[in-house]
Amino acid sequence: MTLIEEVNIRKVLDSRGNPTVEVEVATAEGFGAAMAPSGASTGVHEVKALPKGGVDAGMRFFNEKVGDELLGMDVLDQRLLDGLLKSIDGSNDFSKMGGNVAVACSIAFAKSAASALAIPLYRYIGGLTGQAQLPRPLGNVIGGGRHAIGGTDIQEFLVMAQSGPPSKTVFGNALVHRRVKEKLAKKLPDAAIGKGDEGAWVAAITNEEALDIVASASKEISQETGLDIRPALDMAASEFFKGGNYVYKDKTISPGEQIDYVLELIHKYHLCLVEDPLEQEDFGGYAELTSKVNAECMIVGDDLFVTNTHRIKEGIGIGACNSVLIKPNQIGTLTDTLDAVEITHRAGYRTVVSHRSGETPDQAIAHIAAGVGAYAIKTGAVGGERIAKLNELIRIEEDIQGGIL
Ligand code: 2PG
Ligand code: MG
Repeated sequence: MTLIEEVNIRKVLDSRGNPTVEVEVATAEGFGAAMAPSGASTGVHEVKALPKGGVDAGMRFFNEKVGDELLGMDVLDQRLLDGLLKSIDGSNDFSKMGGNVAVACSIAFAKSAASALAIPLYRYIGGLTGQAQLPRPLGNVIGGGRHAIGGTDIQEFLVMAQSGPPSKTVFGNALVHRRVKEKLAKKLPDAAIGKGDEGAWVAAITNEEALDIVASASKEISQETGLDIRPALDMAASEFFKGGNYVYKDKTISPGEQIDYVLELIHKYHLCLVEDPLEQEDFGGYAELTSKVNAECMIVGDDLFVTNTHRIKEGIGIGACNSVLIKPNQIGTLTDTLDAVEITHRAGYRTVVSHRSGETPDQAIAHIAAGVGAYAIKTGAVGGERIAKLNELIRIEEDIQGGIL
């Protein structure tokens, strides 16, 4: 039987040392538990991660208003259950329950259903319909912005192998991460080099110096491994968009100049992907930039789209971006996440399923990425809460047998 017999919520730690929630859902035949991550550079249009009063208030809401309503419902009715979460919350941004409580519930339903059916979560999400495909891991190797004070203004310098199964590409990214550290140590022999929230290196260098290092490390590791590893960026540009301009440590430039600057970086460093190069309301600027790069580089909207089907449709309508970042906790339910993926793929855009900067060892996004056939998964290069997903991809690869090659 797949009717919910028991639910439970508890407070657990995330990777930044903040409290977050874990939700458990049990049926007679199955069990699922899911933990919620949280962001630091959040988009203004995301659902509210937590209600006023924080994690404790979210847990209180769950215990008083949600738990009992779920008992007796069927975990196979994902859409119905997710709709119920929304109607119990009653707001349009999960501000009563908290998107993080909602997403932990929603993913726990799916895990519980997969467990009852005795199939891996990725197959439950999409593998049975033939959508399953292994995503390319996109890993952060140098970090700055809101994730690492004292580092670059650009939030993430990433790398991605263009093809190959996770059992190879995961190691390729980790090798670049290590080579980057060696290059930083050589460049700054007396400086302390630390790690940011996502396990990427943090150093007092300029954006271009970081790109030079990541590009040369990628080239070397590509030659050594035979993988084609290319650099990428998450600029998280809304974080330094002030008073109508993009304010870097060493320059302030207009929106038009920002587009030219991004194009220059794409060409100079042969970037395979740039996320959030413009601020989160500039749909028109995104359309202009995307038309100038064609398909040579993925232009990914994160804060622009916030995994929200309305915003994704608005972007698709005018050709803003050619790819969408997918973060389940930005929208609060698995159903809305899968709807966002469907709209994106139907329009010929690519999806990149993503972690948050504050993470837990929950592995669900590896299953979501593989289950929906996402082009890539952004989930760091190293670090316990990041390798939880990367190693799961290796297991999924074994399960699929064959991979993307
Ligand atoms: C992003 C994410 C993850 P955060 O901007 O893409 O890298 O950061 O979770 O802080 O929003
Ligand atoms: Mg981002």
